[in-house]
Amino acid sequence: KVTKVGIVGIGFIGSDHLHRLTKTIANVDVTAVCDIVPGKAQKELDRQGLKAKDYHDYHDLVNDPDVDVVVCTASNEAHYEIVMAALKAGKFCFCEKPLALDANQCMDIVKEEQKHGRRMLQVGFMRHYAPEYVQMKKMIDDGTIGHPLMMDERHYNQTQPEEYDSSRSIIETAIHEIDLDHWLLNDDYKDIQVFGVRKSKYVQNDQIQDPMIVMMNTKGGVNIYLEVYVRCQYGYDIKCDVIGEKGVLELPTVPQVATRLNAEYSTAILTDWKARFESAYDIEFRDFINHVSQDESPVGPSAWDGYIAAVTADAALQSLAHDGEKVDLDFPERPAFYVEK
Ligand code: ISE
Repeated sequence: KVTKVGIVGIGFIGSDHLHRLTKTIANVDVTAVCDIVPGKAQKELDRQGLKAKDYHDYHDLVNDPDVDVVVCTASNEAHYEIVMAALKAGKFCFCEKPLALDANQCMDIVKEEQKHGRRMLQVGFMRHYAPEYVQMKKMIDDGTIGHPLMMDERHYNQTQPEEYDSSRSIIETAIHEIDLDHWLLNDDYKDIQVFGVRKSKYVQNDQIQDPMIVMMNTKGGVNIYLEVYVRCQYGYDIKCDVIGEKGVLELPTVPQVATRLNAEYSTAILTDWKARFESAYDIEFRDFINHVSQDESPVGPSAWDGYIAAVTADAALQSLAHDGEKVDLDFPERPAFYVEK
């Protein structure tokens, strides 16, 4: 059966998912697109040699009977209203991370989804589908390195626009690790601290902290250290080491051919984050479409996962605003609705 998809927001990741859904994932028809900037979506359709309805107002796309599934890849501020509209229209929805701007908005979405009596939404935390993280989780679960004690992580972007501020470094960049680490560790966060260090000269704006350090402790006593640096200049660099009682798990990087040339031995570092996790995005969408095409609930990261990440991100922003003071975290219990069957 062909699933009819409408995509709201044709920016970096929206265009990438448009390509993925039309060229890589089977049995999908992208029937409609929409972007707030007039002409932007049509331009991208033309560039990719595709035809679809081009709406200016996302309400029209959401309510189009030719759209069964809404993919929200709009800017962060717009996620909340688009997801709420999709849920109110009774449509399955895939929303890129972050689910919404803060925990309150995420809780509204959780409540709206629950009215359907089953899951309707998946959040684009694609690293859950990256085979290297899946393997890491399995090895943690199997006790390969004994109990995890510490995590040492890096989330570097080559660059971001000047207006990419500290709050985006949390809710749009660090949110990946915030979501991932408690999943990897089967644990909950106890507290979080975020502070800046000496600023890079590539940061133009006084208000922006880059790089920054995120530290979290889990209830189980694991300490997490994460460097977030979104203008590192040299590439897209993701590090994740899990240090356990008996050994260390290291996330591999994407294999690149090594070059011996001009008295040098080198391998490239990727610069584009979409390329680094390309296969994770493909696996993620295949899984999402497999379920919703059969009128089944999606099983990937849920609105509840989006909510937990947002509660943590809210605390992270609070800590950053108070010179890195430690902010305690406490989460309500995961409702039965969101417990995997
Ligand atoms: C972007 O939205 C992503 O999801 C990337 O993984 C992240 O590295 C980048 O900082 C974000 O802007």
